[in-house]
Amino acid sequence: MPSSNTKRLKGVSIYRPIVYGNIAVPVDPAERPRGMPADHTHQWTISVKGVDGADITHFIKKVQFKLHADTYANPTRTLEHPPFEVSESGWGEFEIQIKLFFHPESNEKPLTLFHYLKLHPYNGDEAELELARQQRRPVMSYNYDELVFNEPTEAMYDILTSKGSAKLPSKGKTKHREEFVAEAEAVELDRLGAGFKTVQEHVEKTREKLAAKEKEVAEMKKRLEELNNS
Ligand code: SLL
Repeated sequence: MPSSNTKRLKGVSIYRPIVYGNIAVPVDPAERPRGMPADHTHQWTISVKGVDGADITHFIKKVQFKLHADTYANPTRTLEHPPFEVSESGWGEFEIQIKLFFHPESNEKPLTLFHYLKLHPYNGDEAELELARQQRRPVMSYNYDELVFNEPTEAMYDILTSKGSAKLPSKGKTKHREEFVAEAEAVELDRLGAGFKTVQEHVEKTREKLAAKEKEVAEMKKRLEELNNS
């Protein structure tokens, strides 16, 4: 039973990263999928995901994509389960409205994002763009964003910090941290070891020089005494 605690945590701010955007693949006329309208030039997929496939379902309940209403049948596409994505084909670029709905216990209003569907290569100089077009390279346009929950409800805070892969430092992370610390220490010891050796060498050389000077002084004293006695 989910907690119904809607008390908000004052001064607390917690964020979770997401990635949203599209991939578009030009249609090869020789391999046009059956049933695809003749004027469609691309197949594309728009999606909302966690970073590196991290689960986002514990805080995102559903995602609604609004496609170009004048040209797409049923432009509002609602996904209640992952993957939160829509795959389509078409001929033109347009802005897609993405509405994220959070779980009710979060007491968060839906959040609206916008993504401009990219079908055509847009990275590089004209020669690179032309090459990408000729080779029918897939086009990708993704945004990284952080959903910030300011003063989350206690229930939402519990959900965000106890579920998913982006939780508070876990055993796994501690282990990596320990490995990192051990490695850093080893490097530092090596460095200290090398430094110690250099200092020892300096001390040794200085000692030799000192011994030579002492010998010189002793000889001079001896000669001085000899002169005094003569
Ligand atoms: C443009 N303003 O003219 C934009 C609109 C709409 C793209 C692009 C629909 C495909 C279909 C489609 O590709 N719409 O006929 O189902 O570039």
